[in-house]
Amino acid sequence: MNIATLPVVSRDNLRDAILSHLAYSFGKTPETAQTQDWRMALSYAVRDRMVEAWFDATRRTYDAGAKRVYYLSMEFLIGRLLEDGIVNLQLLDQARGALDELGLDFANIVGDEPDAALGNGGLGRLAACFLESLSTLGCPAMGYGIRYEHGLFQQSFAEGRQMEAPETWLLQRHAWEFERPESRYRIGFGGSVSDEAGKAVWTPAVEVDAEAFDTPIAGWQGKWVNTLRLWSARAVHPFDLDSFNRGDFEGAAQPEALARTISRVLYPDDTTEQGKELRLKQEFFFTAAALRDILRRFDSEYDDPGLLPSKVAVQLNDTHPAIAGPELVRLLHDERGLPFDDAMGIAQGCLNYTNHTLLPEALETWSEGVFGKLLPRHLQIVDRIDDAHAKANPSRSLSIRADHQVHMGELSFIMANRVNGVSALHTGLMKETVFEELHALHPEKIVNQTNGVTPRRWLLSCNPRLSSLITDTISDGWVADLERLQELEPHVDDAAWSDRYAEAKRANKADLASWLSDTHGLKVDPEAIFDIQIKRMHEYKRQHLNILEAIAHWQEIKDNPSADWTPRVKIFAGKAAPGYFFAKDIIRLINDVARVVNADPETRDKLEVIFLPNYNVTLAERLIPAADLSEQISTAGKEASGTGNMKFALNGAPTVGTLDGANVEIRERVGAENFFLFGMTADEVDARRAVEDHARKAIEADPRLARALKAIGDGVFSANEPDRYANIVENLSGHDYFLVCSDFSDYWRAQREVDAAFADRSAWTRMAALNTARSGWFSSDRTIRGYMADIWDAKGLV
Ligand code: 26W
Repeated sequence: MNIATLPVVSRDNLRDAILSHLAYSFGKTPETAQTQDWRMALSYAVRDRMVEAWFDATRRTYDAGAKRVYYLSMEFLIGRLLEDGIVNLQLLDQARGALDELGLDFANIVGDEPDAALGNGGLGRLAACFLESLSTLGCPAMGYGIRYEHGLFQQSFAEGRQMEAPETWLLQRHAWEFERPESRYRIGFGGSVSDEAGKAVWTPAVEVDAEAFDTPIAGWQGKWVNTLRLWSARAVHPFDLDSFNRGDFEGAAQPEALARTISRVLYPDDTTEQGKELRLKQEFFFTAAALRDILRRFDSEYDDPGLLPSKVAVQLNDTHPAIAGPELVRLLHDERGLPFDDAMGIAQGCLNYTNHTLLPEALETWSEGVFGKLLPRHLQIVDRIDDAHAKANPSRSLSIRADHQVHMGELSFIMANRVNGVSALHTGLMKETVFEELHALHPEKIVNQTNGVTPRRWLLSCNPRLSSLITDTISDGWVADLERLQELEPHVDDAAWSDRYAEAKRANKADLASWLSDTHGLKVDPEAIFDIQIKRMHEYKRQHLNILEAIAHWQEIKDNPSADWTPRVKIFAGKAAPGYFFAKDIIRLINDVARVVNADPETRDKLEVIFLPNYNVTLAERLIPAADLSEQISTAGKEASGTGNMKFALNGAPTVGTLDGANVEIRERVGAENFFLFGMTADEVDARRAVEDHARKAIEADPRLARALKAIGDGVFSANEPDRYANIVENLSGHDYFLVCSDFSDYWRAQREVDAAFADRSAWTRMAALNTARSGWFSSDRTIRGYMADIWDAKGLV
């Protein structure tokens, strides 16, 4: 069947489609329609334009017998989809024109869409960029995750303290998903395993249904559309009629409420593993549903399970879906009767694992008790996997099950065909630290795939001024081939071009300044350096190093107010995990410092500190194009890659940063002279920790640091509660595991170099433009090509 081909989309077609959806999909007239109705109608009109290419992609994948890629991730931090869809389908002019004609404001309609905040941070946003690049490259692929009813909590401040409120994106309606009530799988938990004629039979105690919701993901120019399939938990029997008939109305609704708990809420703890049973339930729930779906699709085309590794590549986004190993073995061995070794070999041929962190507290482990209770058969299979691996590698001293815990990293490594790190430095450290022994046994397994970001969202769409300049200069091929930004390089010394580059940044900063004024009542000087640190709050990311430097800077300005200071606006944003009290203290400290410093008439026009609440993808899209300086200041060896660092560089904000994660590769590419390096290297960090009293020694050696710490301890920023930050001061002057004090002096030096460099505006613009011109390698298209070639053995079909 060939569905009626949609006409080439003109402004008038689009307007008619919007009006038609308004009436027939939402039952509203233009007179009664609210912003949300218009937004939904426009979204449906845009979505319609994806459907044909979506069907076509499926057809072509079947026809080619192509290998499919499945990206399993607990998190997809996709943000808003409407503008992204419009940009990728190249409907921006038509959409603006149509809304104009209807008397509506484009920014207002697009701004009505809630962020789909189905992720915590880097790992989830990476998954979203990857989906877009997979579609752009025409790689047959599907993302699998959880349709959380509540995404990452909403953050606000009360007297500087973080407050959390539930996020409720689905209350505002989700325009992009197609519910698939027919795609349901029954997922079991608990129960027991019996032996029936030598065959293990698992009889779960509890079952829920996983129901699919599909979101089309269009690549650049809409030539290919893949699917993000998110699972929602439903009760097998949604309503208990017996309870109801007995008059127990609450009890009657219990099964549905209990089942839905599984997909109710995203865990907000990135980097601290909690070991909670519900989290393991979530992990098994979506992984098991995905694998059943993958096998059903495979069975519809092939009848030899031995072909699985040549037709299916599964990527495990960190260890969160690591249960895929034992579950796939169970499906092939227990349910389909393949010999155990064959089942394990096939699973190993399909699965691959990406590690996103080396922080010990983030490496997932489950107690045998919790694991065995929830997944008794899987615990047996884990042991058989461990035995099989130990038999093949008798020198191995560790095991997946050690100290009564199931180690998901080890399990993932053993069950994977390829294991990858997310930057060159991180991959090297994986080989030397957490996976040292396994790497020695399987030296071919670990490969590097340095992260990337999609240039459609993170340049074309979020920074239209810079995008137009680039397209005017080198035409629009860069959007699909970001390395072509190199062609800008000959222009950086052309004064007229450079003025246009500076003008784009100036206008972006002016936009941000008026937004800050309109929405937060904040007045900022658009001529100042916009110095931005936006990311999750964590000690290793060292937002406290940044605020300490701001305090010292403020004190120094007060010492010498008439000196020629380069004005600076320091902007922070980021959420702390609700149970991470130290990180919450850092937020409060930054807010307290902001209150005091911003009220100081002596320094007001030289230094301002701002902490914006509720950091999310949309806020990042607003801030990054207006940034002059990108803060990437983690303790070396701790940030696996970073991806915000790439977005800033691409948008012409040079980095002040350590040699950590992908900063190393950014500096290599943009040039050391266009990057403000400071701090210890990963090796020096290890050596420094061994120095007795390292923090105290650093403080004694740097009077500025000593004075800044003293001000905090004396209650300069918390006059009514002087010991409010005793904990921070004590930590920094004592244990200081993240070496804030030891890196302070060099950070101060680098910041003063920033001041001096910014004072020479044309030199600064040149540096910013070189950052843009030399960041093309950080496209997620390049990353995905790397996965396709080195990990998946998959081909694009466009
Ligand atoms: C078990 C709880 C938990 C949840 C999430 C532990 C760890 C995580 C993630 C691994 C945290 C994360 O987002 N890591 C980030 O991944 C990005 C994409 O690769 C990297 O750029 C960041 O450096 C890394 O911190």
